[in-house]
Amino acid sequence: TSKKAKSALISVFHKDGLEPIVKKFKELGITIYSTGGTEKFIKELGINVVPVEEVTDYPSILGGRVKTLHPKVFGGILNRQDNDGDIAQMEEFKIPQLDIVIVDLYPFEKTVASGASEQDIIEKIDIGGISLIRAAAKNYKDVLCVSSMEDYADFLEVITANNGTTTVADRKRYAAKAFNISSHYDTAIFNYFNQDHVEAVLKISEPNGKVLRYGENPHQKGFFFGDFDAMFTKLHGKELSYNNLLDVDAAVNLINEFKNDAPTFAILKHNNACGLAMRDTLHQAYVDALAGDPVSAFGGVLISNKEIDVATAEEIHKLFCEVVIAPSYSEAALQILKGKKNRIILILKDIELPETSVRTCLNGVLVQDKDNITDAISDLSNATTTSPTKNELEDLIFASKLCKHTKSNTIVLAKNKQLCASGTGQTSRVDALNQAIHKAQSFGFDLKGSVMASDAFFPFPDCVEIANKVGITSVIQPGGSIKDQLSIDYCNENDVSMVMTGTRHFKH
Ligand code: 93A
Repeated sequence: TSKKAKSALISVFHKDGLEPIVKKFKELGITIYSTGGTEKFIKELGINVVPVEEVTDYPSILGGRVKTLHPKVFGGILNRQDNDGDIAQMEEFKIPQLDIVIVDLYPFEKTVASGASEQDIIEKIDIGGISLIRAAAKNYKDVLCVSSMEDYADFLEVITANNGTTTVADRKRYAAKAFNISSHYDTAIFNYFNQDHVEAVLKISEPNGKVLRYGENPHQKGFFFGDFDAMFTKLHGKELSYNNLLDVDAAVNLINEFKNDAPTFAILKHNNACGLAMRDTLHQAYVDALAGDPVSAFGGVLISNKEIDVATAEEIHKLFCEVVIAPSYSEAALQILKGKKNRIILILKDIELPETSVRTCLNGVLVQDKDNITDAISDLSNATTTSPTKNELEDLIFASKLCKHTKSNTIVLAKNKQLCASGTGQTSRVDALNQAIHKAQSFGFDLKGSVMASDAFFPFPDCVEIANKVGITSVIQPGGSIKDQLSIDYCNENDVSMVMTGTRHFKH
């Protein structure tokens, strides 16, 4: 496993620090192969060097984009010295063995940081060099790979100490460094491409954001960067505030879950739904959504998945609300809703919602895919001996869709496709449940036969115990707690059904 190196391929961007290495190679009788600029540098030191073109019998082409990408180069690196077939092919194709590969990649990150043009940056995506590194590191059993100028000094010590002999431990250590370099390098490229994406999401490239009256509170400045008109047609009302925009965002994401369902109406406050119902008519859906919490609904954001008709508009008109959103309005309904000067009336256009969410974090931004899994009946697995009834199953899915759009920790209680109450943004799941129960009862809901949805698993059986005591008969949750069985056992003993989704829906 110790190997005396006889040859080396050197292709480096930074030539500083290379001189003592090539001098050492000369002393040790190591044949040096090299690419254009590196070859010139070595030759000028008065050291013999074989141009890589002599091996490949091919010039460097496409302005240097293809110089080492050749089977004779990669064959020299990737062949297995203990494999008869490889040895025969090395002979057959006259491939020179390469024992050491030294690469220092095009400085991609530095080029990005310098504010260079996109074309200059793209040219600094090293293809040949990264391939040499990966090939040499893969074949560390036979090849030593130096993958950065940072390692020149250490490598010089290794090669000097043992007169050109390297151990497999040395080579493996260098391989580990090499894959660190290659993964870091590709991550930097990924970040560069993704940065464009973040900017696209933020629409920061637009010269000016929209100046809002103020931010979350009157002493805070606020701006909106984005294309509001691409999503909505504003028919009436005052300017949207910072908080309106956030509520509208929450409302649109929630109603999107019910896009193809029966008439559904949601009322939101502070980004959470305080009322939600699905009914045969939109009017009834609104009345039953409002019944969920008529107190919170005051000043809320209202959204429906169907055209707002006169009957619904007449009901809405009795309420002070900030924003009404719907896919369309009948002409007469619109006239009624316009009866309040400030009421904001929006048409939600039929467009795809963004797939990515972005928020500030520390001194940077957090970017993530939207939570785009909607639990469906086919995703559920029964955890208990009793299964939910058909009615309960529909309520479980209804509650779970809402749960996903409610701030964590959350518990949603629902019955007959109506929100009874939810616990929102609590620091414990038990608190969320108790809040929901208290709220539901205070608005006159009888929770017997209702269902409970939880955004994350139950760490203890306390929630199902509390739920059972108020008459909840079916539960939906992701599952995955090491103590799941305790909750399941309790449900089995008390004739409560429980289904698992396998998908957590935290929302912070
Ligand atoms: O443009 S490349 O991706 N195409 C190649 O085939 C290739 N081979 C080595 N860049 C390539 N390299 C890189 O060239 C090395 O990673 C090194 O950074 C640089 C050395 O070029 P020169 O020896 O001409 O200065």
